[in-house]
Amino acid sequence: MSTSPYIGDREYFPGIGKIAYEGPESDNPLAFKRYDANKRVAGKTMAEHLRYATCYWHSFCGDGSDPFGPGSRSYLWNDSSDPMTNARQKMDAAFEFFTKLGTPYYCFHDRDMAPEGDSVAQSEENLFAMVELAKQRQAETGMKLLWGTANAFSNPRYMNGASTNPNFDVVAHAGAQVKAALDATVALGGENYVFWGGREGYISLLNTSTKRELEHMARFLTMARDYGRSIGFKGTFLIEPKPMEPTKHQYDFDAQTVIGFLRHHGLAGDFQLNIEANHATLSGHTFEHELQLCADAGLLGSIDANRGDAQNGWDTDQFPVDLYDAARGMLVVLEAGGFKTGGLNFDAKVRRESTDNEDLFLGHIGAMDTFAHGLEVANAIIEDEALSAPLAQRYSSFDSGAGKDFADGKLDLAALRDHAASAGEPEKISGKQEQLENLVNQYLLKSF
Ligand code: XUL
Ligand code: CO
Repeated sequence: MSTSPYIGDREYFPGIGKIAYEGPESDNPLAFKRYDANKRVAGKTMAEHLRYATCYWHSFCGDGSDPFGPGSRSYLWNDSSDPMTNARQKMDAAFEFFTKLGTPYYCFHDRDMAPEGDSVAQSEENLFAMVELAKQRQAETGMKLLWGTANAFSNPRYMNGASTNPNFDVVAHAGAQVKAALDATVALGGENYVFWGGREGYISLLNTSTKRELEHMARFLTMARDYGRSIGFKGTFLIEPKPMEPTKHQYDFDAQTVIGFLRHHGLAGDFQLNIEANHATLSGHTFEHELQLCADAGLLGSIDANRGDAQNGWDTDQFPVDLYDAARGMLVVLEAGGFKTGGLNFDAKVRRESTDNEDLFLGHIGAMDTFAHGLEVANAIIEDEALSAPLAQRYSSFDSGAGKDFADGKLDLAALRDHAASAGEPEKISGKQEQLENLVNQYLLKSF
C-alpha cells in the first residue's frame, strides 16, 4: 500500500497531510476532535460502525456554479483540454483526498468518473478505461466502493425522465447507462448500487400518464436487478427517495411510498432504501422519521448524510453538523442492528463562497466528528435502556391478557366493545415528552 502523501505524479491538495485524531481539546481545524477510527464502541471500531464514504460528484465535479453564476473554484485536475486526461487527474485528486481524509469508502456516478462519449459504445469505453484506473488506485490505497450509480438526469435527453420517459428510445438509453454502471460497480467490488430517480416524476399531469410511467419504472428496476444478479452482483440495490426537485413531483416521494412500491412489485429484499437527510426534510419529515420507517420494514440500507437549511425549501446539501440529528439517526441505525452493506455517504457540498483548498477537508472533518459523537450518544442511550425501557413500558398493555390477544389477531370488534365496557374509563397516562427530550440532551452533553 502506498505511503506517499499523494497518488500518481502530482499533489492536488498541497500543504494538507493525513488528518489525525487529536481529541476534543485540539484547536487544529484540520484534525478530528471526536472521530477516532480505531476506538471501540459496542464491540466494533468507529470506522466499522460508520463506514464513511466521500462522494465524487460534489467533491470533485462541483465547482460552485449555481443558476445565477459560474463556478467559484477552479481545479488543478481540470487543466487539460483533453477530457480523459482531466478524468484521470480528477481520479488521482480524489484518491489523494480520500486517503488524506481517511474515509474508507467512496461513491460515484458514471458521468462523474468518465466523460460521456458521442455514442453508447464510446461512453462505455470511457467508463471502462476509468474503471481500470480506479481498480489500480483501490488496490494501491485500500479504498473501497460503497456504491455506484448512473447519472440519468443531467443529459437533456432525460428532460422528461429516464426509465419513466414517454419515449421508449430514451428509456433504452437509460438502460444502456445502468447496464454499464452496474458492470463498473461489480468490477470495482461495490457493495451497493443506487437509483436516485432525479427526473422520474412529472412536471405537469396534463401530459403525463402516471400509471404507465410507474409500471415502466418497476419493469426497468426489475430488469436492472436481474442483470445485476446475472453478472454476480451480491450487494444491495438501493432506492433513494426524494419528493421533488428537479421535478414537481418525484415518484420515489418518501420512505413509505418507496416501501409500498417495492413490496407491490416484488422488489423488497433485493432493494432497500438509501435515506438522505435533506430529502427527508424536503418531504416534510425528519431524517429520523425516514430512517425509522425503513428500519420498521427491515429495509434500512444506507444513508446520504447531509443537511438542509431550516428556512430554505430546497436541497442545499450542506455538511451535517447537527449533533442532535446525528444522535437520533444513529439511534435508529444501531437499534436496527447497524449498517450491513450500507454506510454514511457525505452527499454534501461546500458553499459556493468556500473557495480554499482546505474547505473540502473541513466540511468532511466536521461531519465525521458529528456522526462519531452521534454514535457514542446513541450507544450510551441503548446501553442504559434510557429510551427503550420507557417505550416498552408504554406499550406493555399489549404484552399480556386481552391486549396481547388483540395484537395477535384473536379478538373481534364485539370483544373490544366488551373489554371497554368492563374496563371503564382508561387511566390518563402522560406521554412524558419533555422528560424524554431532556434525557436525550443529558446524553448529548456527556463526554465519552
Ligand atoms: C440528488 C442526490 C443524488 C443521489 C445520487 O439530490 O442526492 O446525488 O444521491 O444520484
Ligand atoms: Co443523495
